[in-house]
Amino acid sequence: MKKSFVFALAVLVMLLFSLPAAAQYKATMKLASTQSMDHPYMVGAQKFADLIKERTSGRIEIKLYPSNQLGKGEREMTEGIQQGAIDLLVTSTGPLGGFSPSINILDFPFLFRDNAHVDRVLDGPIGRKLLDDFEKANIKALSFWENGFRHLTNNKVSVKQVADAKGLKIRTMENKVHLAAWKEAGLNPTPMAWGEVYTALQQRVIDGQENPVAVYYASKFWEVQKNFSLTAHVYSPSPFLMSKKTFDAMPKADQELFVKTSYEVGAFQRKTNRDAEEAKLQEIASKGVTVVRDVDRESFKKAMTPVYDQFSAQFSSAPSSVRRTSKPL
Ligand code: EAX
Repeated sequence: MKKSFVFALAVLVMLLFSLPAAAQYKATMKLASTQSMDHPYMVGAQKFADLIKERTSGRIEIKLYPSNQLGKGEREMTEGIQQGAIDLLVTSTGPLGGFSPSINILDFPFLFRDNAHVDRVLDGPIGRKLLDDFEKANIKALSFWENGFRHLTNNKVSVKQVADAKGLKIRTMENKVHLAAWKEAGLNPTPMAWGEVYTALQQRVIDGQENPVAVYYASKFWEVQKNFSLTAHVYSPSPFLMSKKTFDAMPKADQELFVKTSYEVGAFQRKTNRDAEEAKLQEIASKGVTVVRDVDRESFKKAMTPVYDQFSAQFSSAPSSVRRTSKPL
């Protein structure tokens, strides 16, 4: 080997190692969700991918896998996050209590008064603590995005108060608090992965389901669910999860960028979701769906709140701290 060549090589190697770590790190990541590109999850995901690409000058590329492409539901995809098969996931809290038990405290019905209450709790110290608890499950939870307040839909009866819904066979998420709340309310709930819901509704294996306006809209549920009641019985937060393996492999500067950008996109994503809700609802009604707006929410609240006592031993300190902060904040 010529001396000048060896010298040039040595200079190159030195240059490479003198660059800051973040300038050397390159990755292509997979981001998944149950929802299609029309749902605010994926609108947020697209924004996140664009911002990260721009802010890392193309070093980190995020590929989007919407509509259950990487698993039949949120439990399976969260397992993918744990194993590192999926890098990023926007998910509801549906199955997450099985991974990080404290997150279940957000699944209690009628816990949040309104969106402002949601934002203050989830973007504050309680939210951060619940996200950090995921580390024990080998998951890095970046920040909260949202699915929205959930509403009951079915194909049998127009529901105005809880008594109207008695005996309805509905799909719930794989979530013990939701399941218990619907049992208390006198319905017949059955847990099911998201990927099976449309067919089960179509084949009338179940009468109904509950989800926010955005999910019903993106999934064209007007084809199979003619009654929509604005029950807003529970708020559905969406932790934006990352594989801890992938997170830990990134240089510190990129880790900070991911957390910061995730909070930023969370605010954008919630606003997008909330701003579009009324127009979506009107379009749903225009498809011939009976939309009940003046639901007797008190009747649902009264029927469901015994679940607080049912789980109080398990969440003895957590729910009370949420209740305490809901006043002064
Ligand atoms: O996160 O499974 C569900 O009902 C969820 O709300 C949906 O997948 C979006």
